Amino acid sequence: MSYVDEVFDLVVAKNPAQPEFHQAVKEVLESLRVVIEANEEQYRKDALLERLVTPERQLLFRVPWVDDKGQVQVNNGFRVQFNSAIGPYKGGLRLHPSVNLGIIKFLGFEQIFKNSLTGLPIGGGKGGSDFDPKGKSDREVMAFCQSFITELHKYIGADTDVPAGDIGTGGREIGYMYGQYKRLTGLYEGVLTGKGLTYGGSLARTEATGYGLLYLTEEMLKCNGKDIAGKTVAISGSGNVAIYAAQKAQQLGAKVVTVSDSTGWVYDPEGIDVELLKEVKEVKRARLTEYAAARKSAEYHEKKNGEHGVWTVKCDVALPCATQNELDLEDAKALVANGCFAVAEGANMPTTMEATEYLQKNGVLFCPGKAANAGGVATSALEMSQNSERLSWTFEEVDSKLKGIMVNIFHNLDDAAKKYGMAGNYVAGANIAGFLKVAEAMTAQGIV
Ligand code: NDP
Ligand code: 2IT
Repeated sequence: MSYVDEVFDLVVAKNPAQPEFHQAVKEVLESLRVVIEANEEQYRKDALLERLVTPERQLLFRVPWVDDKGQVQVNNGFRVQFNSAIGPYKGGLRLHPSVNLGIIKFLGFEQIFKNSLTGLPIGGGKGGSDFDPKGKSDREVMAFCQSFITELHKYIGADTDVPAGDIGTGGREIGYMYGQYKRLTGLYEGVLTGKGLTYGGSLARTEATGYGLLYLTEEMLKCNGKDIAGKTVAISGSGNVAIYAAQKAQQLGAKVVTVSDSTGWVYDPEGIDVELLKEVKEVKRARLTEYAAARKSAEYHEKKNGEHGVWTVKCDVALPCATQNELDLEDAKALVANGCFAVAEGANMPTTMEATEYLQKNGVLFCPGKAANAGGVATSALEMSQNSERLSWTFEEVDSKLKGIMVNIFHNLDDAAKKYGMAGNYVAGANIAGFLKVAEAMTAQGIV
C-alpha cells in the first residue's frame, strides 16, 4: 500500500467519528501523492506524514458560566495546537453549537497549509466552543468569554499561540477575551488578533478575509483571460466574510445578487445593499428577513431542509462564505448548468469533495479556501507585526500588503500546479505549495 493510503487509513482508525477531519486530510493527502512518492523513503523513515496529521497538542476543557437567570451553564472548550514548524500557532476560535473536536481538528489542519501559503511566519491552530452566542445577552457572552479565557490563558501568548475570530467570534468576543487575558496575566501583548482599533487592532482586519477573497478571485480570473467587472456573483453567508466579500466585489464592478444565513436566503436582482446588510447583521444582529423587509427589490426564501438556495440562482462567480460542506454535488450541477465559471471559497471547506471534482471536471475555475480565504489570517499576522513594533499602519498600507499577499498566493499555487503537471488544478497547487514549506521546516528541526 502506498504511504499516502497507509497514513489516511491510520487517520480514520485513530480518529473515529471525525468525518470533517477525515475529509480535510483526504483532500490534502490526495493532492500530495506525487510529491510524497518522489520522496517516499525519507518521509516514511521520518514519519513525516504521521507527524503532520497528529496535532502537537489538543486542549479540551470545561467552560462554566452563569446565565441571566442565575443558572449555571457548562460548555466544552477546545484549542488544537496543530503545527508550530513555521511559527507560533495561529487560527480562529469558532463559537457555534455544532463545534466538536473533529471540526476543530479539520480547521486546525487546514490552517497549517493556509498559514504557510501566506508566506508569513505562522503555524496552524484552531479552537472554539459549542457555546451559541445567538440570543445571548452581552453579559452572558462576556461571562462565557471570561470563563473560556480563564482556562485558555495558560496555553496562549503573543509568541506561542495567537487565537482570533471565526464563526460566532467577532469584535465583541475578542474584546471580552482580551480584557480577561490582560487581567489574568498583567500582559498588554498581541495575544489575540481582530482586536478593536483602540487597543491594538489593525485597520483592515475586519474587511480582510472578504477583500482578500476578491483580490485572489480577480487575479485568478485575470490570469484566465476574464474580468470580475460586470459579472454576477452569488454569495452565501451574511457574516464577516460574506459582507466584505460583497463590498469588495461591488467596488470591483461586479453585481452580488445573493446572501444567506442559517435559516434563509435573499435574492436581490438589483444587487445587495451592503450598508443595509451591515446594519441588519453587524448592528442589529438580526435575521435576513429584516433585510428583505427594508428592501423592495429583495426576495426572501426560507431555507427548507437540505436546500442551499443561493446556488440555484444564475451567476458567473460563486463565493461560498458560510460554513463547511454547504455546496454539494447537486449545487455544483446547478451552478454549471447556469453557466457559473468560477468558484472561490471564502469559508473553510464549504465545497464537498464530489462537488469540487464535478466543478473541476466541467472547467470551472476553483480556488480552495486555504488559499482564497487566507487574507484574514495574513492580516492577523500583520496585526501581530504592528503589535510587536508597537505601531499602527494606515488602512491603505495594510490593504496594499493584503492585496500583494493574495496575488502572490495565487501565483504560488498556479506555479506549483504547473510544476507538478496539474496545470489549473488550484486545489493541488495550494496543498503542494503549502505543504512543501512546512515539510522542509519540520525536517530541518529534527524529530519533534
Ligand atoms: P460569521 O459568524 O460572521 O458568519 C457566519 C455566516 O455563516 C452567518 O451568516 C451564518 O448564519 C452562516 N452559517 C454559520 N454556520 C452555518 C450553518 N451551519 N449553516 C448555515 N449557515 C451557517 O463567521 P465568518 O464570516 O467569520 O466565517 C464564515 C466562514 O469563513 C467560516 O467557514 C470560517 O471558518 C471562514 N473564515 C473566516 C475568517 C475570518 O477572518 N472571520 C477567515 C477565514 C475563513 P447565522 O447567522 O444564521 O448563523
Ligand atoms: O479560518 C481562518 O483563517 C480564520 N478564522 C482567521 C484566523 C486568524 O488567526 O485570523
